[in-house]
Amino acid sequence: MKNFTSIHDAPNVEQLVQQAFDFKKNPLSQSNFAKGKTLGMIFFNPSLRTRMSTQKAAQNLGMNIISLNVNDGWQLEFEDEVIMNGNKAEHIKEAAAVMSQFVDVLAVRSFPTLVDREKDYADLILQKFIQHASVPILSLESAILHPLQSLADLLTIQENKKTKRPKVVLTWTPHPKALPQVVANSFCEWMDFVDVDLTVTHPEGYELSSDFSKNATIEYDQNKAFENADFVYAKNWSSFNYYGKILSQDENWKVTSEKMALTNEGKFMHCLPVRRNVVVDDSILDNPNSLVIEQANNRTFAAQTVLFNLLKNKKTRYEK
Ligand code: SN0
Repeated sequence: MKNFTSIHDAPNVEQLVQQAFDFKKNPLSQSNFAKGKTLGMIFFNPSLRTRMSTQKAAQNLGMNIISLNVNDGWQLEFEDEVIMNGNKAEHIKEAAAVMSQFVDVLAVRSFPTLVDREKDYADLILQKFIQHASVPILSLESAILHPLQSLADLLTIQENKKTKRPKVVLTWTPHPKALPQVVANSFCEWMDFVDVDLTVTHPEGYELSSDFSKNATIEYDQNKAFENADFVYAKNWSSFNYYGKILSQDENWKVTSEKMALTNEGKFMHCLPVRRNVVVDDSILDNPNSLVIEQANNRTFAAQTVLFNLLKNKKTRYEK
């Protein structure tokens, strides 16, 4: 695997899932695999699970870790051919090339602006790292996708499904802030590769880019969508068509016990962080049918599998 920025970088999803379950059974089975290698982690935005689970995954493979919150470093310029006489001190060309001198994999987190759709969906920051770094790039959530989250979500569904082809419902929920479409986009993309019946439900105006939702059933009636669901994945996102806008904060879309009662004893999922009693009621999160903590646990094994594949057959930079 050269980089890991979406499911399209995974040559074989089934094999990736199997490897992740093997690591989950025996997390230290490859504890010397990446000895002497270093994971660089670059954060443009906040992170709790992604930072800790990816760090844990790297440690399980024997790696060292260097992490940088970009706001603690120089402000970076991403545009080419600009006269850098403003507040941006360093160009991504030098920054990515220099970071590559110290690490064997460079992991990057960068959220969308939610202002300029064209720029966000070109995934500029991640693409510039790919262009100018000389080591593999691992996405820790970009402006469009969150593949490590989706791989962990897939592991969680595979572990908990009771039928061969479960009904999975991705539901929009209210939220006080405008959030990226990233987690929803990525989840749809990964569900396309496995045997599930995916329904996406949201108020009108919250349609995702059809690039990601094209194979899902779209249902505007949330109650109808929940009928017989085996998994309910809750997530807020801002509008794609009216880019970055909050069109609704209708609390009728919150996930409640009454709505979960429509499902087939459905399991509840969310990538976290979650706003309690805005997105979903306490009674659901505090119920054994909630998988949110196991989803977070699976982040380690998703990241461990991906790091393993990025580093397979690679020497450290000090070896000939
Ligand atoms: C991010 C998102 O993409 O929706 C990260 C999820 C993994 N979530 C948030 O920014 C939530 C922020 C909040 O204030 O609730």
